Amino acid sequence: MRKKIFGGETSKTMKKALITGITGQDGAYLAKLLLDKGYRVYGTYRRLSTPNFWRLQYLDIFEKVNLIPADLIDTASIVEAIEISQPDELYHLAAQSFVGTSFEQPIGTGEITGLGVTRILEAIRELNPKIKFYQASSSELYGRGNSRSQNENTPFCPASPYAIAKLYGYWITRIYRQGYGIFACNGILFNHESPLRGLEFVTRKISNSVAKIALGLQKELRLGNLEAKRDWGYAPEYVESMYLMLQKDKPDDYVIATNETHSVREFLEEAFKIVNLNWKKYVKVDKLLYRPLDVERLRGDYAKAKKELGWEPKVKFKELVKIMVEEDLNRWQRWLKGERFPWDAINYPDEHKILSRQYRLDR
Ligand code: NAP
Ligand code: F7E
Repeated sequence: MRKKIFGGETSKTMKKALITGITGQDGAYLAKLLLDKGYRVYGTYRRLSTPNFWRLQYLDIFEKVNLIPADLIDTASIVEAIEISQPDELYHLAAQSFVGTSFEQPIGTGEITGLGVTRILEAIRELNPKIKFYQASSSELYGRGNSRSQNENTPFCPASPYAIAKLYGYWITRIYRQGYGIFACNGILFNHESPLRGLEFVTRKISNSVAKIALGLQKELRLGNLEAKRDWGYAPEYVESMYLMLQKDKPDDYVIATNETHSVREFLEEAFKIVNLNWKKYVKVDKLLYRPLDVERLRGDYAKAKKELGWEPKVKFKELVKIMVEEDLNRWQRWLKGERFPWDAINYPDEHKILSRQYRLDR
């Protein structure tokens, strides 16, 4: 049995948070939010051959966070991260988070996105069961169910290796809450986007391509299923809900969404409108970009979060598209003028260079 740690020595008043996946979209925004609230912030990152701290640099918080190397498949590194940081609150955001990749890497996704949750909960149970725990659950849990909108009582119907791994994470979180009395919450977050979104996700793929097309740097945009509908919100607002959940007296699960649904096609129309171009001239549907199984329509009912957390979204669909397209346009213009800054777009390969399982099935 390992020695238990209770509280920390560094400061009796300053709250400490450990964020797994601090290099990701939500990790970076949450780190900023917690720093602004006076927390000491620790974050785990993966050792990579090239460092990946651009989001923390972009938000100008890289110097303010404490970094700890850890990997979700390595229990010892998770234990180490908790022992070093001795957090009051642990926000578990790290995951293989791309649904498309989960079809290519179903086993890895299960290990990381699913079992990774238990590795953390077990470490909490052993080291300090008083740590409050946030699990990044997802609207993908609802998958191909047929309800018009989804709330905390809607049945789950996962439709990808990612979704089933998240379903496991959702239930293990509840089991540790009920079985061991750990303060563990599931935030069932619907899609949330921002200029810090990874470029493989459809919204940022569109905003980045629209900016490049408008500046004559790209000729066409290839996409898969344009009819898929999502409830898209603004990431900086969504991370606030994570914090609010851990400030409650009792742990619970909450849907975080906008209660609106829009198709990929609508996102395209709106994005091209901003640069005064007709999307139909530039977009090609490519069947290689279709998933083996897709989620058709999601719309989240966040009434419980509004009532119990006082949380509600402010940025809605059109404003979100505008924020993303304008920021990508601005980045490419700065880049063309010779300015250099932390940024992901220049490091991404063209999608046609990536040979996936879909590519083989097509031949
Ligand atoms: P993201 O940008 O893809 O970030 C994922 C983070 O996980 C990155 O820091 C990544 O590190 C880290 N990571 C991946 N594999 C890891 C491993 N084996 N060990 C340790 N760290 C690992 O995702 P996000 O959009 O911020 O989402 C945060 C969480 O919310 C994820 O769990 C996601 O599944 C979930 N979620 C997201 C949404 C959404 O719409 N954004 C909605 C619902 C739920 P690298 O930087 O090194 O890759
Ligand atoms: O796809 C369609 C695609 O990859 C949205 C993750 O954060 O949110 C995210 O998962 C829709 C799908 O996000 C392309 O088929 C069409 O129907 O942006 P996405 P996602 O799969 O909804 C949930 C809540 C999470 O939890 C996940 O971590 O867009 N689509 N054409 C395309 N999608 C992509 N990526 N690329 C296309 O070319």
